[in-house]
Amino acid sequence: MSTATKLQRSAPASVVPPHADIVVIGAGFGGMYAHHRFRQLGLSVFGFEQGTDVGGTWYWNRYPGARCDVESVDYTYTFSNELLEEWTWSERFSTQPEILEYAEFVADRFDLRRDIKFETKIVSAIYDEAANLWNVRTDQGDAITCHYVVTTVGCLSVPKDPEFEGLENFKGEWVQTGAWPKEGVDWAGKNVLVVGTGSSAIQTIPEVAKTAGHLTVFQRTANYSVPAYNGPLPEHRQKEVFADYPGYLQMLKKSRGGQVFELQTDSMAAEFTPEQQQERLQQAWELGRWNIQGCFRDITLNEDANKLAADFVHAKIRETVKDPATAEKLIPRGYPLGTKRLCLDSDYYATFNRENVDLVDINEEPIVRITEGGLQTSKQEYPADLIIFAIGFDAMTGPLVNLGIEGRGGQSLKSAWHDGPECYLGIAAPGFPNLFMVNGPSSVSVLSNMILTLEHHVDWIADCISYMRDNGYDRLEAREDATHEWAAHTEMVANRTLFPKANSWYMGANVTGKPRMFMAYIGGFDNYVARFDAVAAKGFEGFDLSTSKVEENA
Ligand code: N01
Repeated sequence: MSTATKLQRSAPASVVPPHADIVVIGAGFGGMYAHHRFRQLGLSVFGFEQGTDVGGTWYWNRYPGARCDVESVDYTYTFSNELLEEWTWSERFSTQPEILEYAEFVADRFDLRRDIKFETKIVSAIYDEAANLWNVRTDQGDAITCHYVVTTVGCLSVPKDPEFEGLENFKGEWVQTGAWPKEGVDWAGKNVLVVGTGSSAIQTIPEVAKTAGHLTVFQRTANYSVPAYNGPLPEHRQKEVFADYPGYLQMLKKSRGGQVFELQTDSMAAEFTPEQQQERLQQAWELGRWNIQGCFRDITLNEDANKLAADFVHAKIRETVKDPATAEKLIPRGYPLGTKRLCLDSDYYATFNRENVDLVDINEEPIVRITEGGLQTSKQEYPADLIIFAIGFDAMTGPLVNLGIEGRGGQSLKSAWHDGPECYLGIAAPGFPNLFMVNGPSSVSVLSNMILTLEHHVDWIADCISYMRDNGYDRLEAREDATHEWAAHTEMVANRTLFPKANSWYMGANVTGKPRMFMAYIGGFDNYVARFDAVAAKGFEGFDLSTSKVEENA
């Protein structure tokens, strides 16, 4: 745990005002910073959050082994020098409890809870064109009007429901990694089943295996995972970062993913000799993190370059996993490395050497149903006391289309995005004036360091609102043509890469019926920020800015 001084807990809002300049939806890291930043503009801000406290992702994902896959020194707010000095991370990759503790510390430090109502879900946000106001309602009967709605609802915050036949009759306990019970779950000595092998499962499995009686993992698609090499945060790393923090931050902001890796190159794989290629891959493996993606510049662009890395990881899996049949099942096939988010693990593959752990490939024996006592596949029944579903999220759009948002002419966001989301710069949609979506679809968000991306969006929104105020505007709406152009650009950039070849949540492929499209901007954080700067410099190009009062008087 961190060494920061414990502060007195700031009290949440007890009364919802009838009106605020800005309503912020969500109190994760984006929402918390939004409150702080918008208050600095002298505007009234009020927020709602479904959880009982701040933290967002780190509030809900309390599953065993949950930790960040971005280094703690990079996954930290950058907006306050005082905050940077007051908080020290204890591990290289922070655990969920420590990140949640940090969120609570920040909420106390900046007295953020006073304008947030917790345990409250938004049921509708409806734009009144005549009044140029949003009417927001909650499941607690609250009603509030505002000029601006800012959503900070996360990209991966709607867990997929486990729609398995018979689940309602299961006599044991079942849980979802993405909505892990706050009171905790006891698996010691029990028969546990884990369904799914994405990032959440890959962190959960080694932890649960340590004390479960027996653990069976049900895998549909084997995932690429590389070692995190977690441990205490090394002193030299802290010195490296904080000796010249402004300089370090600039370096992060000029990077593609809001992080800087030890191994980076401008050279293509073919420019290295076969010996050099293997040396670089080995070096990347020993460094851990996502260094493997920095081995060759064309690793996610060229199938041959990608295959070098994929074969290398396949060999590592065969080396690690003692049972050859299990090793073969764990070897990812059919999609390029890195095109489903690369996982970082602590002993994931080695966990399958334990006597109490088994792997079932559900392509060989599909899940038929959940029974009263366990899980039935086409071959046998697996008894269970506890089933852990780690089956992912309705990513990017799921958290937004369920807010009951209706824009101009009563059009719902859900219907506007029926054939796929179109979101100008990943922040605003035509037909929805004065609605900003932090880390919305087609933003760089999930392909970068989320803390930097959310700070960037919130700062940009604050600048935009200030500009409007200073120039007498009170309504802003993304233009159709600019939005189509951004959608075409994001698609074009994605199609240059190997990413569309995987059935990933990036592509919406993990949710039945969801339109298949790449849902993030893959052109790099540096280019993304440059585009926002250019848009702002040209008077918020691509947005229609207007004054509702002038129109009323005309
Ligand atoms: O979800 P996922 P996640 N029957 O969608 C399987 C972030 N994150 O929660 O690949 C059986 O990746 C599914 O199989 P398939 C990170 O961005 C970060 O693990 O669709 N299986 C897959 O194996 C990450 O990418 C951190 O064939 C079913 C798994 O369930 C994102 O969140 C930690 C199934 C879902 O994997 C999502 O990760 C955790 C079914 N019906 C998460 N449906 C860190 O910072 C799905 N699956 C470290």
